[in-house]
Amino acid sequence: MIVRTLEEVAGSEREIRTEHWTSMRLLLEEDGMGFSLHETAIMAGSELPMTYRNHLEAVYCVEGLGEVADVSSGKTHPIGPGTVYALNDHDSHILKALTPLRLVCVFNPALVGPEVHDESGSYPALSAFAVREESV
Ligand code: 9YT
Repeated sequence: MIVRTLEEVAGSEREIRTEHWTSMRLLLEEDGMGFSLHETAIMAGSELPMTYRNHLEAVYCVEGLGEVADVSSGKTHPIGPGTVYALNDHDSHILKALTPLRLVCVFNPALVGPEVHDESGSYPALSAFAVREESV
């Protein structure tokens, strides 16, 4: 059994900080679960265009208010505590944080650890299990 706390992740290599978000990577590929689990804090006012070409992601909002826009349909969905969105088709999307957001994020395949977005809003396929961009 793995038991790990946010306090243990804070200040370790599993805490990834960027200008707009901080991701506390509680479970990673090396933990052998087949997915990674993160608590992600998004700064208020952030507007993040993303397309995870190599991963599927589910995002569950625990705190805060925001919006997620599905680029292909043009639909915008409100995000608040208790809302989940799942990027089951490598969907291009734009996440807006109207207030600070606290999110629980699950990635399949699991992130390896240091991933941050490239210029297309994707994470690199560091895992041997990652779905490669060219096959999507
Ligand atoms: C919601 C979202 O995708 N934010 C970017 C950070 C990502 N969730 C992560 O690495 O924890």
